[in-house]
Amino acid sequence: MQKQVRMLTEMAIAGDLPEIHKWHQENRGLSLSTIEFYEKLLKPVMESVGSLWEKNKITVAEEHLATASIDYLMTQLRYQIVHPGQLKKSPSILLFCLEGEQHSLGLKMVSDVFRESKWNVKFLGSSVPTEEVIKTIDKWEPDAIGISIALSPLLPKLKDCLTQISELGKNIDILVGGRVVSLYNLKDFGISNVHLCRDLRDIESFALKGMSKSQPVLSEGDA
Ligand code: B12
Repeated sequence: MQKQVRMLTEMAIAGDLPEIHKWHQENRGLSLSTIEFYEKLLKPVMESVGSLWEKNKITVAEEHLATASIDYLMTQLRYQIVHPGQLKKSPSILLFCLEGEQHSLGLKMVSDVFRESKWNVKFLGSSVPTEEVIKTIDKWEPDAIGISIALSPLLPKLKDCLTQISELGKNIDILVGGRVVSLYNLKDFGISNVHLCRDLRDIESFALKGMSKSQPVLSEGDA
């Protein structure tokens, strides 16, 4: 798998979409589930991009190119994940990054895991103001909410957002994930009554609760 991570990292930094497409076609035989594909391949690719960026071995532009390339690959995969006949009765989840938070790739992975498990998903993406979140919860009444936070200076904003959500008095499951969850004890910041998730494996059983089993995205013979 390390070799695959290295190859994909190089192609992503070069922004070589035709090669990435070819690599993807050739590696369908890996038969990884969506969660494995993201955790074992795409996340390590982004981490090595981050470490090259930190050591000044790649430029900011190359880092942006790598992010866009991985985003492109995920969008391609999504067509194998989305279920056209989504049930209206399926549970629903609202996903967003806190205002000021641009790191959205991880949350996009979360959205795919829930979509694959046939949830109705609204993915609001990066930097969503809390008042917009509150309006959307009121309008859409989701069963669950997923918040992503990578930057520690945003922890007070997370606390404020959670307070505003709880003041709505609705019975909603709240999942919080992102880099800070692995790095800090969020209870020290007064953040409790939420499900803290370090990675996609932490949401697998929650997403599958009452849903059909997730299918591999890279199985042999897939169209
Ligand atoms: C790509 C990237 C960017 C991109 C993001 C693009 C995008 N659309 O996501 C851009 C260029 C915008 C960016 C900007 C910045 N970045 Co940046 N970035 C990264 C990088 C290289 C990769 C992040 C990533 O995609 N990781 C892969 C994903 C899959 O991992 P993940 O987000 O953790 O998600 C996983 C879990 O956390 C979980 N998860 C995440 N969210 C959720 C939510 C729920 C509900 C659940 C259940 C689970 C879950 O699931 C995922 C799968 O396991 C990291 C390096 C690194 N080591 O992470 C730096 C990094 C995070 N960035 C960093 C910094 C400093 C910045 C900037 C401040 C740089 C600057 N000076 O402008 C800005 C801040 C922008 C902002 N306001 O947010 C630092 C943060 C350091 C810190 N102290 O916190 C890092 C660590 C780099 C470094 N070593 O310095 N960045």
